[in-house]
Amino acid sequence: METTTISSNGENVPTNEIQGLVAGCPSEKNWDGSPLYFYKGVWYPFFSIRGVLSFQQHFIARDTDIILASMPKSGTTWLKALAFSVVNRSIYSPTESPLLTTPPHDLIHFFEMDLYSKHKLPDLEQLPSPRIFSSHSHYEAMPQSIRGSGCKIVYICRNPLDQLVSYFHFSRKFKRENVKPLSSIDEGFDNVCRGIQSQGPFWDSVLGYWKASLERPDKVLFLKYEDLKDDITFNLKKLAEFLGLPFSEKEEKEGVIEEISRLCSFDNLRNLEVNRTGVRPSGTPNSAFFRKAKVGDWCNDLTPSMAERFLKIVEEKLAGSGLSFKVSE
Ligand code: PAP
Repeated sequence: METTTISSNGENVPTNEIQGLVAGCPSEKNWDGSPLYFYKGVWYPFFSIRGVLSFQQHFIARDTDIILASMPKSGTTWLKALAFSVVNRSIYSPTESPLLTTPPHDLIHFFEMDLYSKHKLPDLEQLPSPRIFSSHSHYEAMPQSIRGSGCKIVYICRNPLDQLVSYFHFSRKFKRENVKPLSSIDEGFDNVCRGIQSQGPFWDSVLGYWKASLERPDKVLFLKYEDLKDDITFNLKKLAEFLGLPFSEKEEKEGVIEEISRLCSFDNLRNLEVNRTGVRPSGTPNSAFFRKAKVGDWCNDLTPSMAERFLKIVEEKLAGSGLSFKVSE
């Protein structure tokens, strides 16, 4: 008989399946003390493995689908708000946007942690096109149905230092039963330098999408968090064009781009009642997705030598790719 265990998002997970899968997979500790498992080149947190597997095996893409992809803590929440607003702008004006009353993560769901974690075979057929989903998977780990179909992927990345520090603060907010969180950022840092972090290695995630975006620019749009902070108008236009929904001259004159950027801005979203209160099924407060949103905040947690060491490794991994990151304002 199949036994079950309760995952971090409160759902029943068949223990046999997980046990079978992770048996033999190398395992390390995440910042919150819970295990990370190395499966086919990627370090997965224990709570996403079941969803990952089912998503990889079963998801059938439509040509009209939009997939928002990222490493955790790279601007996913922001991208969800922006993409939702761009796609639905003819249905909702910014003053009546569902974003005002619903967290971005409830408007666009993760394949691995939401849809395929709650149900092995979620019924996604009923959703109207264009369907928008999100994923922390690497490009190579995406189902063939996504890579081979006409659907579009928007990847957002963030400089590795801010991504790391943002994730550290986020994961340390969880209190897990019978697991002791790592005591400091130093404790897990050697592992991060070896690529061991949730959804890592960092360089494999970014490089997979970077190369795909160069080979297939109509299929994969590669965005950087720091670029969006620098010039949201330019990047919103780029996003809308890529999705085949460019802003018209009339919309530009009427200030639609500015309205969407304001609606999705950190200050606006963070201060909405719906994002200040409430807890996700995983136990994570909605407010945990809004911390500082600064470029260069890593310097409050990493010493200059830690930063230099990690950046050197990332630079070596990305050598020759043409990809680089801005690490300070
Ligand atoms: P996720 O992968 O768990 O969904 P994600 O949204 O990618 O998290 O990352 C959260 C980071 O984005 C936080 O960064 P920080 O820890 O350095 O502060 C969060 O503050 C930031 N963030 C959330 N919403 C926005 C937004 N609207 N604009 C800019 N940054 C944002």
